[in-house]
Amino acid sequence: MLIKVKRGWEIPENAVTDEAAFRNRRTLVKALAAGPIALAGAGLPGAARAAAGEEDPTADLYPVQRNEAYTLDRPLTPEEDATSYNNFYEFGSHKQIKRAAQKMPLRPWDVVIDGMVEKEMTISVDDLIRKMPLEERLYRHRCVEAWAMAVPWTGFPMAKLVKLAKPTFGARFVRMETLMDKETMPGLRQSWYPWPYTEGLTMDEASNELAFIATGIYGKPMPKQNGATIRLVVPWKYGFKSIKSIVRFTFTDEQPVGLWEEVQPKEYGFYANVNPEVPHPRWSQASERLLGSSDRVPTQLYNGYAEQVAGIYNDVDPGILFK
Ligand SMILES: Nc1nc2c(c(=O)[nH]1)N[C@H]1C(S)=C(S)[C@@H](COP(=O)(O)O)O[C@H]1N2
Ligand SMILES: [Mo]
Repeated sequence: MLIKVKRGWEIPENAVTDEAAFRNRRTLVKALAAGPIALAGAGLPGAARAAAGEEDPTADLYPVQRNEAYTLDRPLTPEEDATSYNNFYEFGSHKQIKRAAQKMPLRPWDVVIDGMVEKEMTISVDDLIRKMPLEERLYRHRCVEAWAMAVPWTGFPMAKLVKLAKPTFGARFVRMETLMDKETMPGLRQSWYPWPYTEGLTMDEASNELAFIATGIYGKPMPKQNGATIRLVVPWKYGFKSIKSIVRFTFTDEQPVGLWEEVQPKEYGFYANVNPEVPHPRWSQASERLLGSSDRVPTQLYNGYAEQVAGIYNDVDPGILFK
């Protein structure tokens, strides 16, 4: 049986749905071809497979059903580009961190939920992911450096995590922190950065339908370089808000100061909502380059998501929303 299916970037996004079906078949074909060894591996508990350098223990969950409510106005970024051109300063202050990131240990991985919540908890990332309703969403992503991509994320609405956390009445913000692993993250030696990488959202933002905790990309568990095991995706904001490899969610009544805001408050603010008319001090934000191509397209207010998010900012001073 020969199934010829074009890859995601060779077809318009509305025709990509088939790729998930393709992957299912491919996984099966691979397992059959590999024979008894693969089948033996499949019998090991997830954690043991991970330790043996094999599959992610949540791999059986992929691919998941796409939520068709989120559509794109541009082709999907080729997977190869989105997974090899990355910002992840823990592994270096350049874009080619993919190889270095492969050393990051993914299990055991505990997620702490603390601060102003009914009951603080520590939950293994596998338990967390399996509790949550996974879906796939196509989102645009816009880095403040004026490059952009469009990718299929797998994950769950952050609102579900807020619900699990049961914040108490006074909680107004969520602060998130990235893993700090000195053994594998050479960037941590750059001591002028206030590690760990930290980011924050207001409760309104965290509960907005668009705020997403991503567990995977392109129908597979999250590659290390893209922020395994779990990362934030807030597509109406500049990319630095979408913190990777999260180990802690703290509910608080104090506005969190992100790593970039702490380093350079004139350039990076708390809100960082995308706006083509508000230039970054070092570069214009009027247009963006699509990763994996030389095309430039005009930047959109809230990165094209104004309809979903503008309503949560009625009470916020417009002067601080876009920096
Ligand atoms: N922990 C951590 N999270 C991070 C970063 C980082 O350096 N460290 N970079 C941010 C920036 S600037 C961008 S544009 C996106 C890049 O995500 P990607 O590599 O999956 O495209 O991750 C964001 N999250
Ligand atoms: Mo970025």
